[in-house]
Amino acid sequence: MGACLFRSISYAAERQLMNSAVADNADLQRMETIAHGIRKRVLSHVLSNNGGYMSQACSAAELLAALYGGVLKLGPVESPIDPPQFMGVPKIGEHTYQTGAQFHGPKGANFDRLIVSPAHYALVVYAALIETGRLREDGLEYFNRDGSTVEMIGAEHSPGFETTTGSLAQALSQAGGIALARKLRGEEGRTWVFMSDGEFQEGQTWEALSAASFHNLSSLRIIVDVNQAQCDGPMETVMAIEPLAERVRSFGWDVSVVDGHSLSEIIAASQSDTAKPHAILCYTDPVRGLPILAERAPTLHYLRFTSTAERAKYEDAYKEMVQ
Ligand SMILES: Cc1ncc(C[n+]2csc(CCOP(=O)(O)OP(=O)(O)O)c2C)c(N)n1
Ligand SMILES: [Mg+2]
Repeated sequence: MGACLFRSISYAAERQLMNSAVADNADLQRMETIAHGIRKRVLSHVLSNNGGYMSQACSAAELLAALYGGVLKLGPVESPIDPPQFMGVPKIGEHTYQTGAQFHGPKGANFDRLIVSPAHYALVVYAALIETGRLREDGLEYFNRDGSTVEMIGAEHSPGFETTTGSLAQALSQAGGIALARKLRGEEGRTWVFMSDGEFQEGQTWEALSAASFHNLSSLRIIVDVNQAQCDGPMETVMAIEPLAERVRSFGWDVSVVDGHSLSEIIAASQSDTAKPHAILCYTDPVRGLPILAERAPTLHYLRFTSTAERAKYEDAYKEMVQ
């Protein structure tokens, strides 16, 4: 893989070189197109809104393309869904409340569930939903408007979301409960959680990992964007979490370490059938596909243009991307 901006640790020793024969070329090409579409769509949105979570699209494009492009066994949606208006918060006894899980299709014993944890990745998730025909093409036009569910910080009613968010690192605990309930019901579908590496700086994550292995939740999967960055800069300087694989393993999980821009490695890791809960740590580059973003290092968390000259450079980068 190419040089990573923040890589100060080597994950080579942990990385499993996966057999790319597990996915055929047509699948890989389709997922590559989705990943490219995610970066393009997010950059276009950032340009028209003068800001956004761009680096998360650079790091997680392949990860989300793999998940929504076929790794997840999700129920179909008949046609791309129009994002609903915000109808208020869920109430006891009210059974019509729709979470953003409707964008993942109908729930079913054999279907997978995907719980999105880091709410600031919402724009990237929406882009992935559009690229895979689950959210209407013009869905981002409602982004951050009053009364819209297409929130900048995704909430339980936002497309693709279904749990309490905003405070990071809560979703794994909720997904653990979902996976336990599904296990008790004998359901075959897996429960996946998409997480960011900053969430491993939080105590709740470690309690949830511990609870999942204690309850033998072998159908629980986490897939993590290890972009080695958080809002205050490189993880290493804010609060290091390495050696992450070793630490997660010591909590009773199986762990795969992959290049998060290699679709074939992500796919192969996702197919492993383990007796324990399974974590896929995707090491990624926070400027992949948009090298100009590196000029803002080490704080890449949120992109807002500081001058017309800077903005013009990103417009040029977009033109290159759409060629
Ligand atoms: C419990 C909690 N603590 C702190 C924050 C503030 N916060 C928002 S984003 C963020 C960085 C999280 O790391 P990561 O998701 O890895 O950042 P990225 O890679 O997207 O830059 C933090 C600390 C929060 N939302 N929730
Ligand atoms: Mg991060």
